[in-house]
Amino acid sequence: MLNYVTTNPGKVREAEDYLDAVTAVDFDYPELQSSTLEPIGAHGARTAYRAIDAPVIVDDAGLFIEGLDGFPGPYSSFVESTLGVERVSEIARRADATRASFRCVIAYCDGESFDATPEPIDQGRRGDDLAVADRATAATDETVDAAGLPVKLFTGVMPGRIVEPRGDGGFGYDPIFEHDGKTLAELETAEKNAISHRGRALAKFAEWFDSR
Ligand code: ITT
Repeated sequence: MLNYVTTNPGKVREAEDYLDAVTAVDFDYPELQSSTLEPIGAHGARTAYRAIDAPVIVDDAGLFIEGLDGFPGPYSSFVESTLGVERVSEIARRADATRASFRCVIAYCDGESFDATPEPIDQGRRGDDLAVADRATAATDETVDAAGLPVKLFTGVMPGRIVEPRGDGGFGYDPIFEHDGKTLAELETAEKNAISHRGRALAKFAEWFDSR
């Protein structure tokens, strides 16, 4: 049984399309501060694995607005609950900085070590999948994790642009993120998964996990 550590039911709904035996675990761990998602996810997976003592995945995601230097990025959750997504949309549109991307990092930890990184499914870039020995340990504060529990990371990216809010589906920033003429809140879960940052990361993870 795989434990999907998240406080966000929207993520779990999307993950269920890819993973049969997944249990949502509401474990709110303190997040590492970092300008990128990978070390945050890796740290979260190690922390959750130690607390639960069973295989875990942690999903760390964020909205990166290009013309605003990647804002809100790793602070997307804080910004959603403080400014709110409508204000983020206004700020981006007023600044004429609407090009953006969503990123998702799935971090897996089961206390064991891993073989070679598999070929990513969609992007053809080996660097998208990172074994802890390659990068995550280096990117994570060694004093936080001197033991260096192995973590495997799978990333997904989706380009798009920031628009006025539209649609009732999805969650978080979905109503203000448009891809191919529709906001993510105007798509069914399966349609969003087929193109989304999380869908891409989950597809890579599911393929690797099946063969593990
Ligand atoms: P957990 O950390 O407990 O998993 P969270 O919602 O805080 O839940 P993140 O830190 O990964 O998860 O999310 C950062 C923010 O980005 C948060 O405000 C989410 O609502 C939003 N977000 C994440 N994935 C999203 C998606 O697919 N569509 C829209 N917004 C998303």
